[in-house]
Amino acid sequence: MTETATPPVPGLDLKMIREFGPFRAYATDARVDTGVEPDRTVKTHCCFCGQQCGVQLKVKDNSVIGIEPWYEFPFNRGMLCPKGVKRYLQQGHPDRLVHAYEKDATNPAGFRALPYADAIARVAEAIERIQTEHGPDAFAVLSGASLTTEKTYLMGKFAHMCLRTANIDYNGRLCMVSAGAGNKKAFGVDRAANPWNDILGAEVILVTGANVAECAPITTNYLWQAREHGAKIIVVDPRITPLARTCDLFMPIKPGRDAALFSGLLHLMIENDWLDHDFIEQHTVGFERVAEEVRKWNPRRTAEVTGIAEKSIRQAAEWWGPAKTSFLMHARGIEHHSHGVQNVLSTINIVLASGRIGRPNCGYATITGQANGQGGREHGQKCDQLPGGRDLANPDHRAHVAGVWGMDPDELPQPGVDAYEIIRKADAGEIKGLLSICFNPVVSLPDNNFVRKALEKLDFFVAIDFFLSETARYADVVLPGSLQEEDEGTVTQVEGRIVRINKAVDPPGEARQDWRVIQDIAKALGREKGLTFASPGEMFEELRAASKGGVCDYSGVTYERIEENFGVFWPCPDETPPGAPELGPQGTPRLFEPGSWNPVAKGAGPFYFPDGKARFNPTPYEGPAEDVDSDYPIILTTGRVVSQFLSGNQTRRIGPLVDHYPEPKCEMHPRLAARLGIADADWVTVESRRGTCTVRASVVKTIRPDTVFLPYHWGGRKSANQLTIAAQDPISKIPEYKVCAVRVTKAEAPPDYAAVLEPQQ
Ligand SMILES: Nc1nc2c(c(=O)[nH]1)N[C@H]1C(S)=C(S)[C@@H](COP(=O)(O)OP(=O)(O)OC[C@H]3O[C@@H](n4cnc5c(=O)[nH]c(N)nc54)[C@H](O)[C@@H]3O)O[C@H]1N2
Ligand SMILES: Nc1nc2c(c(=O)[nH]1)N[C@H]1C(S)=C(S)[C@@H](COP(=O)(O)OP(=O)(O)OC[C@H]3O[C@@H](n4cnc5c(=O)[nH]c(N)nc54)[C@H](O)[C@@H]3O)O[C@H]1N2
Ligand code: SF4
Ligand SMILES: [Mo]
Repeated sequence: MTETATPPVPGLDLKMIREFGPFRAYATDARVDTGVEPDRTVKTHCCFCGQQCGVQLKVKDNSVIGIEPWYEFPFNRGMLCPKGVKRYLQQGHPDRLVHAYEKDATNPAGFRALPYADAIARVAEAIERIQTEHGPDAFAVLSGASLTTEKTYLMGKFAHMCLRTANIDYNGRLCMVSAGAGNKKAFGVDRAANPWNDILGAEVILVTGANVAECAPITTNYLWQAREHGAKIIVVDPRITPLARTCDLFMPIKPGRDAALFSGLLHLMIENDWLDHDFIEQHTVGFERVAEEVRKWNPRRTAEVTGIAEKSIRQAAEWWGPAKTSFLMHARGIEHHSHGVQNVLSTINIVLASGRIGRPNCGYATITGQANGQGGREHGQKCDQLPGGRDLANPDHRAHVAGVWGMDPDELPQPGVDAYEIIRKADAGEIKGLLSICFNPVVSLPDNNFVRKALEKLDFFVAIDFFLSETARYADVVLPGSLQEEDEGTVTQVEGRIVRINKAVDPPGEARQDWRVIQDIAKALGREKGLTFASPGEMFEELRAASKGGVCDYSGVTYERIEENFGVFWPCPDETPPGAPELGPQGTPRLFEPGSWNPVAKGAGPFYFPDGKARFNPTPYEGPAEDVDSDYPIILTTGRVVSQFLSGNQTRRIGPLVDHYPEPKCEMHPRLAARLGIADADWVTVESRRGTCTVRASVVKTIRPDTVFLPYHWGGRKSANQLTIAAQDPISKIPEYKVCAVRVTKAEAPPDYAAVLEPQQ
């Protein structure tokens, strides 16, 4: 292997401390006013959240120099949130990785560049060595749902066919899995039930655990349009979020208590006979058991447990119960819990009891998170999954996919473990090697002091990213992957609409499109069979075949059909099954319509079970894993702010977004602040059983007095995940980010944020 000197990478101080210190270089808006004319514009979608707003990128030479609205794209009609407007500033950013790097033994805090081919050879050699010595499962893969669907398909194939490891999982484990598991248990399928236009005509809209205006900003517009038509909006959240400030009824729930609230609402629906008996009879099973379960949830008890006034609970039931049309939506606020699946099921129970699903203006949805939060959970990068939403443990499913891949089904690994368990196994020495792409676990996993310690123990760790993330700083080799605008493919957005990502520019320097990097590793291993695609289009063609007949059937979707129809909604089979109605050019925008056909019920009914009926599920209330006590008397809940995105590796580099919200702040109520002797902007230390974090206080009247809130977009000593608990839902394995117990004290000054964090011993 040849060694080269570290080339100058402007702005990227590769010797910088391993943990996050303030970034030195921000991309700013300088180019906006330079009057540079673009050569062309490229119609594509925002790289950030699951709304996947349509946008046009302005391109000059090989640079993205700005954005232009794309008014025709029906979902957002040209509108964008601040992140979407500024996203173009990342492509020319001085921190962009343009070389491969390896850890420099002479300088443990730094890296040196090496030729791309040598880096690939090092990765292949390490995989071969670890798998030979310790077995195929000793090498694990962590992947991400910001990747295009083609890449997520490739990641599953890479792990299962090339590496033959059981251990692949993805960052949607931290995001969509409680909703996914709940939806599968109740409906047999995991996708928003409705296109967003159904929001517009709903009479009552119930939003729980979703900071819509900051995290799904374009959806706010749908809610406000509905309100113009007279809709009542009910918001359930421990904080008066921006949407809650304009709602008709706000329910300030104590974190972790949603299953109790929704059982209480169902109790009142039954008591007042606000039920759709025909729907329950014809299209569901299990109502009686659930009715029995919620009998004890009278308004008084519900109020005691949830911390919401009895009057508000009655008011919500009075609006929701007898409504003719309605829409219920939730996001991570009810899902990021050790009982996240129960919470989700409790909301679905009140939807099923009302019978308001599968019809115009009657709907239910979980709001997806990452850019491809939907598509990224369908095609085989989840630890128990094969493409098309198929199951790795199901012999028929294994046979179908193995047939498409040209391999013996017996050679496919069995299901592996979830993302956090991969980290635990690394700590235990069972997993020796790790490849991570599109995932920043050092910032985003709970109890991240433990995560850092586990990563330190790996024999070999390779990270693929376009900016050196906090996680990549633990890698032995860093490979330069691609930004969304440097590649093409598809993603599936919040409504279940598959849209096209178009390439605007080429990756710079030695950076490569992610799928090429993965295939280069397979080739260097001499295991490239099935991983020799020449383009994302070729991958998509294979994915169509692999998904055919599955629940997430993409077989009738083509790039052309997507472009012609502003997206296609799955399921979309390539031929109309006998007895099924003909689908329109957009596929299946609304699920569960009367008379609809699906591959599980085969015409028996609209839901994805053999009898075509939806399931009521009992949702006994259990409290959070860690409740408050006299040592840690305050609830900590964590989440997001509008101008930062996820682990912040992208948005903390975009000047105008940093200016908008530069540092994490701890939101607390004036009453709590007064009790603790804290004033607005004071330094405060938030401490849990797992760690401490010192930030400035933001004293606001918009939060429950027993709860504090921290956004989690920062690493190192600013990271909220030093405090959070790694308790997981037993079914979905989602971590409990939304509740843990802390104490809060006034601090004189912040710690040395730039100092190297030592791993926990
Ligand atoms: N600006 C921005 N937008 C984003 C993202 C981002 O990082 N930044 N990330 C994207 C991704 S991946 C995701 S997953 C989504 C997340 O979108 P959301 O889930 O809307 O965002 P969060 O801030 O995680 O949490 C939502 C709300 O849950 C509330 N909450 C906390 N505990 C409870 C509880 O027990 N019950 C109820 N009912 N509410 C509770 C919080 O106060 C918060 O207002 O956003 C997507 N969009
Ligand atoms: N305390 C707390 N923690 C949380 C949450 C919370 O509410 N509270 N929310 C959780 C949720 S919902 C989520 S989704 C997770 C997200 O957690 P992560 O997935 O770890 O966060 P990201 O910032 O998306 O990390 C993705 C990394 O991949 C890189 N990347 C992005 N796109 C691409 C690509 O196309 N190719 C390649 N090669 N790299 C790419 C980015 O630069 C970044 O370094 O965080 C979770 N963590
Ligand atoms: S709402 Fe989401 S997809 Fe739309 S511009 Fe904002 S971050 Fe991008
Ligand atoms: Mo997420």
